[in-house]
Amino acid sequence: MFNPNMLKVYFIAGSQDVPNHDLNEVVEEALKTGITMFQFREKGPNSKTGIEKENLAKSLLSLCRRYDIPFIVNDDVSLAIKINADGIHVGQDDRKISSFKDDFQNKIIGLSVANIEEYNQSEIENVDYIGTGPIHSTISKQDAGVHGGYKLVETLRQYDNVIPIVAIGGITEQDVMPLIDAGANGVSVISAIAQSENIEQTVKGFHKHYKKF
Ligand code: TZP
Ligand code: MG
Repeated sequence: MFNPNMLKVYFIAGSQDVPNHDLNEVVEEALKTGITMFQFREKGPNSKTGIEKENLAKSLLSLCRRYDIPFIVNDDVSLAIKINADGIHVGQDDRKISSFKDDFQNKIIGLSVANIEEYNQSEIENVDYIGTGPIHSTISKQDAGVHGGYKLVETLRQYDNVIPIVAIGGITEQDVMPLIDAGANGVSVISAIAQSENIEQTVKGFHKHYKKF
């Protein structure tokens, strides 16, 4: 079952984000040191497909289970169902949530929502949290669009004061306080953790900022 605290340090990655490392090792280090949710986003140049993608998903899922951290699959609804993942994260251009929501009862459904227009065209009632961004410019998604700063979160939070919001896009630990102030429940990151030289220090660094509240 979903709990907004799961959004605090939400790590997203696929093998393409760690070209010189084994993703299993990177994710295990992140799990050990305190990430609160993990999303498998195997996507874009140099990503795996087919059975290779499925096998990687299965090994990451079993790692997450060992640390009791939710394992979310990006976009690939059939893979998420097949391996019994803890949830799915979809974008505005993906399948309609009502078409698969019955398969995710008691699981987690996340949706990317960047602005009020997207919010209004979304099935928010079927969603556990929204991912909002890009906050800053990002190297991890080629078509991320124009970055909108903390204002993106502020605008959506003013419009809906209940829906859990996780911010995304170029986020580092310095962004935690201003994003929480803007109304976010947490932050999601790829490169801050995937490219970190010291994952323990990075993950703990994110948590340190929440302790100031
Ligand atoms: N969606 C909007 S920005 C982004 C995604 C998946 C990439 C976030 O990666 P990073 O490295 O934390 O900027
Ligand atoms: Mg998508």
